[in-house]
Amino acid sequence: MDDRASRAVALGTWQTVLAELDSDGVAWVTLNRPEKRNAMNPRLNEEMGEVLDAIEASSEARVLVLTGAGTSFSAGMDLKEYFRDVDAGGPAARTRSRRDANAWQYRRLRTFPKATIAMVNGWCFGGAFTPLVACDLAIADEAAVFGLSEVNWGIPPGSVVSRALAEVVPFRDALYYIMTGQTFTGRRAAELRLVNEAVPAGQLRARTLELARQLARLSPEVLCAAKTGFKRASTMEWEAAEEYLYAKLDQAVASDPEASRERGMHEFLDAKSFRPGLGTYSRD
Ligand code: ACO
Ligand code: V55
Repeated sequence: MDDRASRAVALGTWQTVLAELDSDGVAWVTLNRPEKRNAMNPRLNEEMGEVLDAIEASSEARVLVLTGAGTSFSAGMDLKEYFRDVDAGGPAARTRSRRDANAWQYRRLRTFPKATIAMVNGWCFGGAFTPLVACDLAIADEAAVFGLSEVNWGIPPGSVVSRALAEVVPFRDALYYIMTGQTFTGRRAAELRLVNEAVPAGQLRARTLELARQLARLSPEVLCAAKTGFKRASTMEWEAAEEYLYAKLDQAVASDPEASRERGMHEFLDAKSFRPGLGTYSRD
């Protein structure tokens, strides 16, 4: 057991996912089918719904980190269990299976009420781009291998994979990788802005933890309004965005149990104990 796991408690018990909460308020979600490179099967898609429920419900969980067990982040959708076996079940089975996959991979994850970080530790193919982009932030091993491999086995990218890519990667680069199926590294993924940063494998967990801890010090209510505000406003007309973002601001301040705004103003203006431009207020 490594040093992180020894300080963490399980958030529940699942067959295909490991979810543990550490003492910093970081919920580590590990896709856990390493023998299948964490390919996403119907069971995993169902279980991820429950995992997100558990993390949402935990008042101690302030940041979610999504990663994979072993050498892979995720090898995408499971070709046998998500495609071939589901085909055999007919149209209703397919509708259900698609719904469970999309429910967690983007509908819930993209607007999850807590900060989310994808930690890409290895292979990342096809359907795995959706939860990757749905996370707020992403850090990759610089040697991780990414690919839109759909065309390599005879399908165009489905679900919202191309939509997710269009959100973060420039037009020419997105089409290049979608149409060639060619792989690229974590280092290239950072250049493409698919991830925030790429770091050597040996630093991946430490860098992710450092970032997660930084977010865990802030008010979850304020962070939630900040991320959701940005994601929603990005497709709004300006005046609508103004009204919506003010509403979000007032809502966050009114419902922040940590009264961060009052605390921040007090510590800067009265106590003069910190400078907001250069750091954050104290948490307790
Ligand atoms: N679906 C089903 N099974 C998979 C998948 C997958 N996406 N990825 C890996 N596996 C299985 C393999 O079939 C193999 O199973 P087995 O041990 O029972 O034979 C096991 O996982 C290990 O796979 P290997 O290929 O032996 O592992 P290796 O480390 O050599 O290669 C790699 C890893 C590159 C990820 C390779 O497994 C691969 O190309 N997987 C498919 C990637 C892909 O194209 N995914 C689909 C994207 S499109 C979409 O998501 C819609
Ligand atoms: C993909 C993903 C899907 C799907 C069909 O290309 C294709 C990826 C998440 O579900 O149903």
